Amino acid sequence: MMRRLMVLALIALLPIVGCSRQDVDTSGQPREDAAEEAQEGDDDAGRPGSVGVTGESVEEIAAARNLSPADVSAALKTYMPSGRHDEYLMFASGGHSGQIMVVGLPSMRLLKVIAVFTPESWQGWGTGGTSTEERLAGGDARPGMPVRSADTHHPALSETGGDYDGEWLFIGDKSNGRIGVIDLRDFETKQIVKNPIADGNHGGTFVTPDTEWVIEGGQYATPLGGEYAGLDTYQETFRGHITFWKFDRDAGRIDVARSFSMELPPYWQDLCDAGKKVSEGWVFCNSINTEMAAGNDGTEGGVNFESGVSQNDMDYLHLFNLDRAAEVAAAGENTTTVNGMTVIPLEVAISEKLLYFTPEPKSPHGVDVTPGGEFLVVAGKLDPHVSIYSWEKIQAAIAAGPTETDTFGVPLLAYDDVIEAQVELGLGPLHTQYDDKGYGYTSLFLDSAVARWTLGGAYRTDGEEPWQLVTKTPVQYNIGHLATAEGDTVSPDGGYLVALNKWAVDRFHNVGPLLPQNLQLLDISAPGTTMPVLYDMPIGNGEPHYSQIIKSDKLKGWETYPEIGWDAVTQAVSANATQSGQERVERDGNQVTVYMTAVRSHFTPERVELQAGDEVTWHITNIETAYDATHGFSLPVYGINLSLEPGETESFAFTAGEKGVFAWYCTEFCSALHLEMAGYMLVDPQGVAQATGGDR
Ligand code: CUK
Ligand code: CUA
Repeated sequence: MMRRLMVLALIALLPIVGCSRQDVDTSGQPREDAAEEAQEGDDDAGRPGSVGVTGESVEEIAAARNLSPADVSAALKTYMPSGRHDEYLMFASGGHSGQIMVVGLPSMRLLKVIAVFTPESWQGWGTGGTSTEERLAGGDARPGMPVRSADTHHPALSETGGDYDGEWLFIGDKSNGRIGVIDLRDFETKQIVKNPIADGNHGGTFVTPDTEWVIEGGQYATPLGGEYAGLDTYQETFRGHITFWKFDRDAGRIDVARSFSMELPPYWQDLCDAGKKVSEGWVFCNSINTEMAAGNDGTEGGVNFESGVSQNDMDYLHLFNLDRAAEVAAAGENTTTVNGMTVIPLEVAISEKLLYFTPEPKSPHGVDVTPGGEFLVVAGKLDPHVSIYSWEKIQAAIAAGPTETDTFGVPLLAYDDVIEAQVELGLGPLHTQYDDKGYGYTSLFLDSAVARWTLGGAYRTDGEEPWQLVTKTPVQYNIGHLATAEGDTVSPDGGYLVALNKWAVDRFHNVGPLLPQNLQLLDISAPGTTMPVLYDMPIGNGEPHYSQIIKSDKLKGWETYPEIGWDAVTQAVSANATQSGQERVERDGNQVTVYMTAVRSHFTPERVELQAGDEVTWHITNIETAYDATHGFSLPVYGINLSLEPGETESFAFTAGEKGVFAWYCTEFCSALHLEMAGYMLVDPQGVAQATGGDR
């Protein structure tokens, strides 16, 4: 009990103590003089200097701006001359903004925010456009209860043969149990699916090496399918899950009918990863709350989750035979259906040998498979080690036939039979990534540091001792995930690592009590103990849990849509495409259809005349073929705000309200006469039922 209290006290205190206004320079070493000077209020301390007093030579500029040699080399390693492209792109979750950020490396320039789960009017996402509303509605949990917020955690790039292929991107919404599918030809969200059996997730998204499956692990156990049950029946009626979404690459969509879930004990499943190479076909997830704590019931002696979930010294690493589970799900003989979703019941998962457990210390967080798939690295959160499991030993233990089970009858592999090594790294290990030199990199949340350590086995060809801590670089501040270049693939690049830190205390100008999140770029190109921080990128956005970094030349984004009249949902020419000369307004009773074009610098028609009560469907085609010719369309009162990329056809629909005059206009400064790119919608113009065409 005492020990547990001390651990909890440590967790509570360390983030504050660990920060200690410590200044860290770009070599990763604390720069005490700067902190002291700042406290003394010395005018020169840390003063950025200004361009006006910097002089000409590099030495003069460095002196005037108070830059150390390490600062200057960091600047040289990250500065990207105007017009030059970054070597890598990072796709970072936008946390509770519900979006994804695209960042160039090494410059750390923000290139785009991809709208996923949240309306984002600047790109016309979910702001009146019929197709974006439909895509967002695909994720609604209950009829009549639209969900327009999210908490994105783990983006996953599609893979071919275990390498990122730059074609698709997936991300999970922890707060609602949803998955978003993004097409990287136009960087647009194409599909949102809602898990029919659970309203939350966490262990997702992760993909199998050929993106056949997109994995969504659960988190907080509930009765499956949105049923009700009292918490006093937690162990009997609450269940965890893992869901395997089938990705149809030809269709570019998750195929819900061929997807399936597996019922799990009511532990809280956490992060997952897919096996690769030697372990391909298997999937691994951590869990917490194997104690099955159900929350403080308010009685004397009631236990809060934070303590109730941390009682056991070991939780259970879940090992799934996905290949075999897919066969069982496809056969359908032993499965059930919950809200239309195929579910493998827990007893079938056990009898069909689809699921095994092995102990893992202690309230773990990340499980990260090494590039060759030989080891599973589990970070302990409340344990200062990473624990490395051997896939070879796991297979041997399964073949030998485990003799013990957990409470629910899931076969339990003995820890000593499957563990390969433990490496003591520091406090609060969370997540691990890999490079091309046989190192693992683990984030230390409580230490606020990145640890580099040596892998063993075939990864050690340089004579370094295996399974040893090599060095740590302090980061600012609490680090969650980290990402290395191509870090989740079978062939990581190394070179760069980004620490995704939370709450950048003291790092930036005060912008109010809500602190910026801080992405820090580290140079991991040199082996050994040198691993400096190169760059700080504060982001004015939700917490970026995870990110993946892809070589930018793998991405083949479109410059314009391939043909005029393109429907970005079907990725084909729309039936509602309007070519130049075909603009018109059709009326059938009170059904009005507008076929409009947009081209610099006018819409055609420029006037649309309606009757109150008309049911209006309005299609706009951007008939431009130039790369930089995006138009927007904003219609007041009706809440319409569209972005029309070159070639694109977008539609919206509404019922005309009371009489009035509504001026629409183009929201992109598309030409010198952009302000003139406008028009009028007139409702009830003295009974005139026919729209008049504008100039063409
Ligand atoms: S979790 Cu956020 S820091 Cu959702 Cu991957 Cu670990
Ligand atoms: Cu088109 Cu402004």
